[in-house]
Amino acid sequence: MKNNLNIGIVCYPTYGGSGVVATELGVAFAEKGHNVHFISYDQPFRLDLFSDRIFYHEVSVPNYPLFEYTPYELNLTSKLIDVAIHEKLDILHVHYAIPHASAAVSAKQILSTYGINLPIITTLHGTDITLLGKDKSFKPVIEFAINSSDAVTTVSKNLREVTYDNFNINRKIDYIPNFIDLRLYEKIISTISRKRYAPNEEFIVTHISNFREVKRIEDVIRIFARVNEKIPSKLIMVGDGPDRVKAESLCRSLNITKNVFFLGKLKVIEDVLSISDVFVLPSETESFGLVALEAMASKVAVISSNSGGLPEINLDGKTGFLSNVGDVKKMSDDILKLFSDPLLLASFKENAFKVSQTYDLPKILPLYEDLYFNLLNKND
Ligand code: GMT
Repeated sequence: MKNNLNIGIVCYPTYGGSGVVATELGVAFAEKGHNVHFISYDQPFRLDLFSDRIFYHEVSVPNYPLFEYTPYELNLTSKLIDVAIHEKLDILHVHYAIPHASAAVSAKQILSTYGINLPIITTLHGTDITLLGKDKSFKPVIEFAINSSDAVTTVSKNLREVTYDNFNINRKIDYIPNFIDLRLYEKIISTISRKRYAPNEEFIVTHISNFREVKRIEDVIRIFARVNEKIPSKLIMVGDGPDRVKAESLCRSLNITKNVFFLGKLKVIEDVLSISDVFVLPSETESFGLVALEAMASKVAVISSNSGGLPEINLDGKTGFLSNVGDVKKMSDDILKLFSDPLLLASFKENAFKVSQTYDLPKILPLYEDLYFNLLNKND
């Protein structure tokens, strides 16, 4: 069995946790000597480095007048077959079930007609199961793709339960949590000054997301407005998406625009987190909440909903506080509790960092690597 593998990774290139996890996993595998082939329709947004072990294969989608809907899954499947043959992939790891897992399973079936056996690992990330996957229009395909993959992992224990509860699953699902590379946080020398946002030493609250409905960013604004009424503070909003306009107009109607900064999408978030006191994530559902873990790695206390996998990382009363979805009052009261007790806030920040160490990359990477080698050994 060779030590250095040719690994294919399929992910979304856009602003979102599954793309971040896939990219950072690939980069870490390349650092360990494996050749990593990213396959997507655009360069993954955090894949902006050069390495002689990292390759990017773009899936092009021809626009033919007959197609009202472009069949991306077919282009992806063909690309997977091409890359698997010509780059001699040992393994294909797909992130997010729709349509990556089903494309991978089709590619595997087609490759078998060429006498090639390509093991498929599917990592489920959240909305592929909790929102989209349950939809009748996707369910049978997702179920088949999960049952036909050679290995399936979920990023939280909760997501594994939700998958078993909502699909007819006849196989084992492994739990491998998301991770952060703590090296990135250790060497942070912030290029932004806290004073730039909080000139009078106000507290800084931060939210980072893709501003989709599921993130409940209007809750973020309302929570902040209640806090700011009692204790002067500032809110930094990072990201962009469909609900940004609503959030901005809510700030105007609550008359808090001078205390809220919308920074748009940022490739590097460690800088902003390094000047933050509290991170707010009131999501309707969150299978893991990678961004909360990133905040914790930056010594930021977390105020979040108790949905999905969030209680697995944000420990209530230790690294932050949990509340029911939509409980804006409790979330703002919890922030006020922290802002009015500097020792409590400092201890939460320290605890958050300690918990984040459990998810450091060197601890999680071997779990994926073992999974790959076990599959390959089985197929030998
Ligand atoms: O949060 C999003 O909308 C993006 C989405 C994605 O697939 O990129 O995030 C999901 O995967 C992340 C990485 O595993 C998890 O940390 C997020 O909790 C999960 N989002 C949801 O479950 C809403």
